[in-house]
Amino acid sequence: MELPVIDLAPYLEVSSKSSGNCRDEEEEELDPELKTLCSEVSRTLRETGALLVKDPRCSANDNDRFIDMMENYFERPQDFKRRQERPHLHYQVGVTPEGVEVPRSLVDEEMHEKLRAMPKESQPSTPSGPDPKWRYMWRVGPRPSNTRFQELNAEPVIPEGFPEWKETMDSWGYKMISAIEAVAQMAAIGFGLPKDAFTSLMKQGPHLLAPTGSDLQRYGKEGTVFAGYHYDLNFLTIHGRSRYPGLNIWLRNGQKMEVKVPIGCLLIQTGKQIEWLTAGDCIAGMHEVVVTNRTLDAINRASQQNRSLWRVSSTLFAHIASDAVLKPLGHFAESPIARNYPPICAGEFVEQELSVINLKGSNGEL
Ligand SMILES: O=C(O)CCC(=O)C(=O)O
Ligand SMILES: [Fe+2]
Repeated sequence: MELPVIDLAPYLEVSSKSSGNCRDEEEEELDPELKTLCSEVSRTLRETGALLVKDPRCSANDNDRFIDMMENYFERPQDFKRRQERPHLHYQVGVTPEGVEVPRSLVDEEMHEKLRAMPKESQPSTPSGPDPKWRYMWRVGPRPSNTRFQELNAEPVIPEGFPEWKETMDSWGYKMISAIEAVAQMAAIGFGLPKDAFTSLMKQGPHLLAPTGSDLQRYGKEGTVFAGYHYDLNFLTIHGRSRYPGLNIWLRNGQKMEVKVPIGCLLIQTGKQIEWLTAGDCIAGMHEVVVTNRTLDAINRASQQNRSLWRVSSTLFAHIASDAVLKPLGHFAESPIARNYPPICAGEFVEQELSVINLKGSNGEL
């Protein structure tokens, strides 16, 4: 099975023209072809947990400028990078060094059981400890002036010697959020919810541009697990194209799939918060990042051309606002399994999840 590429241009064209003052009328007027496109978005998210999109506002050039800067940053010495570490803010801004984030599959007994029951060919790699990847968290978009979750909405951290940092991070971050918003509206229409059912909850959410940095010179051995099998705890994740392959995803039917993001495209993945809002109609997509033979080929090509051997991902985590309540929306509240998704403040949910993967407080199990 191939993931379809959805071109967002026709939807964006129509939504930029609509006045936005009468939601119901707009929805009734949506062209049948666009309605079908919206259904394809929701169906693909439901069946695969992933979606490839093309957004004319996010060019391959923008993506390259962002990756170039992040390669430069991750190549700096450890002690320089550790100056941007903010453990007391649960690493939700600044750098997370290698060896901190723990893959869910390592600490979640129930998940472990499920893995053992999977057929051999679709089993994920077994990580031996915390992920050897670094990460930088950059908050994108307006922060709430008043929130119960200050640490999740903290001031940004800017490393010294990168005058272009703020502009590069913000411009790529805003573009990725715009793409997610379009997908979230299309998915809402496809699920039979009001167009702004998700986007209204995303306003002032703690959206994070969160590129990972993996040192392939040090750890580029086939089979190395950079990010152990896990789901993302946020609403939807979007990735630009990485210069090194290695991301594997699992479809809802359990099939494992190596992701190939075509040039100029973006990959969307479902997180735990969309699972909550749809009462499990859409489930959080499982994934891992592993050094494969395709990664090795890319390492060889890059070495010959003297390019950086840091694998940078262009990941952005879009969130539901910390003070909004996560609960099944609209008709999903009638689902027989809605009780598995009781109402919880998004910020509280995030804090619970962060403590499991070792990003909040000390974790006695490690
Ligand atoms: O490094 C990547 O490509 C994605 C890593 C990932 O799954 C994550 O950051 O949650
Ligand atoms: Fe992830």
